[in-house]
Amino acid sequence: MMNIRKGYRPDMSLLSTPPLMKDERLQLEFERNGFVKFRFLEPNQLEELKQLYESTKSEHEVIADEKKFHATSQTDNTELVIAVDKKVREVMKEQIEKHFVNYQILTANFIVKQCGPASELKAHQDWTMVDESRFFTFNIWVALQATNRLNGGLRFLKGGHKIIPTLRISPYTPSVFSGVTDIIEDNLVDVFTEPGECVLLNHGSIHASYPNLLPEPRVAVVLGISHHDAELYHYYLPPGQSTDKIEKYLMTARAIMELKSDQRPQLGKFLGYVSHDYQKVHREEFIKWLNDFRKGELTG
Ligand SMILES: O=C(O)CCC(=O)C(=O)O
Repeated sequence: MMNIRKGYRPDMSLLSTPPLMKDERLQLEFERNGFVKFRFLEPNQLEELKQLYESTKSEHEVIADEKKFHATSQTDNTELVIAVDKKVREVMKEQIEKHFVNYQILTANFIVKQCGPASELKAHQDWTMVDESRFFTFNIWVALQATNRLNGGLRFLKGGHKIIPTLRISPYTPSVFSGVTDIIEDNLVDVFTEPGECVLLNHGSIHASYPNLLPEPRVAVVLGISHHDAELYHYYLPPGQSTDKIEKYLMTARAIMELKSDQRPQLGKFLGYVSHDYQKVHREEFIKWLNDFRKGELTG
């Protein structure tokens, strides 16, 4: 069983990564919890994004039967992916400049939760895209409507991005948390939003979302961000290949945008093979970690 590493104990100090947010209080909360919510878009900006989604809805919905939770990138429609990325950047530019420094934008997507129980997203982490001993990546997540328990609101395990160093790879990451999924489920906290609010979501955070049980699809915009000095990577493991032969690619934002579902990156530069230890997290250690994190929250 994997030991939760010392460097990942749930201390309340800042990470050693350079801050990206202008507001220190929000930065601190984001670093502690792996997520933070705040008011982000003006009503007219939100309206522009709604119109953009409406005008591209039929192109997004080509995969709606197959996937009850889907992103623009999963349509594999390069023209759509590029058009959405460009327009979302334009609409969000002013607010991004207002809140962040020293950033680079990765890509922007709509993510759509169709109606029904199959749209639930179980606790997971997003791909590793940078050297996470030095940098981090995150999504600015903005829903086009208010979110709640009935229409696919977000849920987080506080501090989950700090538990152990993980390497999240495509198309499938062996889960180190499979022995503790019940504990994670019991400890998720709800993070619901009003129109115009955003949630910053560290790609290493352990997060989930409720199924959308209302009659209308729940639509959100996500825009990925990292520090401007961070090199971008993509990790790919062909099905059946051993985890000591994970392919590592150097990427650009454009190469990320042009990733096709479950395939090797077409525009990435192959850097070589890396290995990662995917031993399972031990239940007792995980519970201790959660308790220590809570104590840290109480003592500040
Ligand atoms: O939109 C959702 O329901 C989940 C979002 C998510 O998992 C992500 O942005 O990584």
